Amino acid sequence: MTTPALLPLSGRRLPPLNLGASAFPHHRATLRLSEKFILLLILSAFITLCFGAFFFLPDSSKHKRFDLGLEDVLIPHVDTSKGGKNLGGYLIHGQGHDEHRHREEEERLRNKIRADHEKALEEAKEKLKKSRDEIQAEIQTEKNKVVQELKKKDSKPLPPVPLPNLIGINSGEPADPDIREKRNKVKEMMKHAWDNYRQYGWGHNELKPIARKGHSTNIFGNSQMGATIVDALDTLYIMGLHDEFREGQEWIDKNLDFSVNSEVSVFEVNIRFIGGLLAAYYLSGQEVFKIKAVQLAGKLLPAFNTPTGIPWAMVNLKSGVGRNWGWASAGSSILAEFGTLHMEFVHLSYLTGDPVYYNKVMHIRKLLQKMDRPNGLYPNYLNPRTGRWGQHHTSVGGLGDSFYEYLLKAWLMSDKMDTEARKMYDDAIEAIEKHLIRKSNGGLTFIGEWKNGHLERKMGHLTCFAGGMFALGADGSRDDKAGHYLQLGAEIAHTCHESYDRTTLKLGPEAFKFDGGVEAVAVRQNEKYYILRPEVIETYWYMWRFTHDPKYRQWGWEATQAIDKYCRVSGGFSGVKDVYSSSPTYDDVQQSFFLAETLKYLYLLFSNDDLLPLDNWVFNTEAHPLPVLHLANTTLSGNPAYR
Ligand code: DMJ
Repeated sequence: MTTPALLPLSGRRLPPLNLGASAFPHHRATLRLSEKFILLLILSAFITLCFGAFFFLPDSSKHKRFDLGLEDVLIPHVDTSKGGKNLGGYLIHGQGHDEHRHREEEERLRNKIRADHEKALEEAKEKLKKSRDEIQAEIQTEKNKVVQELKKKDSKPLPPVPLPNLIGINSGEPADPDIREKRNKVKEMMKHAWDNYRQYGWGHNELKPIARKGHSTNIFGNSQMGATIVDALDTLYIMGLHDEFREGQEWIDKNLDFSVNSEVSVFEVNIRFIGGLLAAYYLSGQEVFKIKAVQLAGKLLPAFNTPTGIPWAMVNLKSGVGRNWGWASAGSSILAEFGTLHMEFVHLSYLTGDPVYYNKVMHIRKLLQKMDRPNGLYPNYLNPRTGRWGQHHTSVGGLGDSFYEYLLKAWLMSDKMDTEARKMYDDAIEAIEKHLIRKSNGGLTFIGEWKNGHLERKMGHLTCFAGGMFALGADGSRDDKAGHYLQLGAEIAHTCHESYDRTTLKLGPEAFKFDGGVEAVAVRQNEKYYILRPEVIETYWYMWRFTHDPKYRQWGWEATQAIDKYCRVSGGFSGVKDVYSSSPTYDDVQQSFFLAETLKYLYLLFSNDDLLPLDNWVFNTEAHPLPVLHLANTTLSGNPAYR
């Protein structure tokens, strides 16, 4: 039996068939799909022939071995008259079987193989008769069919669940004309940020307002996922900017695609995209947002495939391959990243009826509960391979912050049924108060960072969110210390306001110290920037809701004016590099969280409390409001909506 000659394709000779790792060294990069397809076809015909040839060999010792091999093969048969045993419709042939019948069986097999390989050859010849364009068109049609099938599968409507109580999504208009004016000013700023993004950065993740073009960072991977659109949707909605909302919805419907070869941050994509899409869904009722959120969540799930179930920091949306940030202690995952998934994942399970999301985040919680905590504190780093803590560094700012926030919010979001989360929050906050919270010489309460056995007397802008968190958690606190925690929230709000007030621009630095005579002031040049962050304003808003002390609106208005004066440029809003300089330079980035959070919290600050009331809504860490779900204690199975 000879191997088939290699057939010429469109006048060109194919390279020799060598499909090892280094086959086609020159063609490898440029090998086209149609060529690959044909090569595969020929290869399969070739293999079939070789396989067939094996059976056509004359009787030999090899053949005998094959005979012997057949003796114990299970052959579908039910005739037990020749002494075989019938096992559930299959017959095992024992010794002394009928030689004649065996030969017939072999003959039948040979004929079948011959027919199969002739058919394969015919098909290959038929294919090769077609022109290159025809073959390409056929491949394209096949590809399109597969894509359509996948799309159909992906956009299958999800089973309906009762929508939770959606109260206060269209209200909040203040009666006081002065407050109304301030609220309108914030809305105008939102319009300025959106319109410029619309004009210069549409579809990109963020905007460079000075260069007037799109911008992105590695957290969003290398593809244009319209982060600003998704992050801004709910703010547009509550501000009544419905045309803009619809534009965003249309873009998402037509363009937001997660089947991209792009490595993204699991945490950022969860809080900005899944959080943003879920909030947009609940506010508007538009199915497309729910469907996209579920599609995206499916792409994040492979990140949990680690030895411990603690997810990787990053995942490739296409391949599902995950890894951690190179800078994180000893290959660790980050507490504030893997610990800030709970709210969104519980909602995903609620909306889909699929417990997979819920199980993932509960697994993380259970694992954390079992671990020893130095001084009762949670270190920021945890190795997902070994399940051991990395460096003993604890922070309520960057790397730790929203983990604590989500413990409290898991309890609130469950209509206070998830008491396990509340207990974890209370325990953590007690340890934080004992080891990290201090008063400066000048009487400012601050939250420092625990680093290798000592307290660093430095607080980040990010840490300022904690004022709001303490106030939000006051009600329901252990030993009924509500007054204490509300007071603690007020003290943090005051300290953070001081960090703004002690600058030239009246905007807060990224980090500030309480050391060596310095109080609430940045010392290092690389900590003097303000990148349109929300945390201080977020705390003003929570404090306003719980106390109605007018100073919080006053402080919020100071910040609004400073942002409008120093960060506004004709192409949008930009961060500034030095808040102590009277002629600051811009960083030329309009962060998506400026639209999602900073402007939303300002707008809420100048709205009545009936807009997104805190009894019915819980804000995720990117300020996306999610409704309270009346869930059974730490399990979804008691929920009638959960199938
Ligand atoms: C936001 O993306 C979120 O608030 C996150 O939790 C931390 N930081 C940024 C804004 O500063």
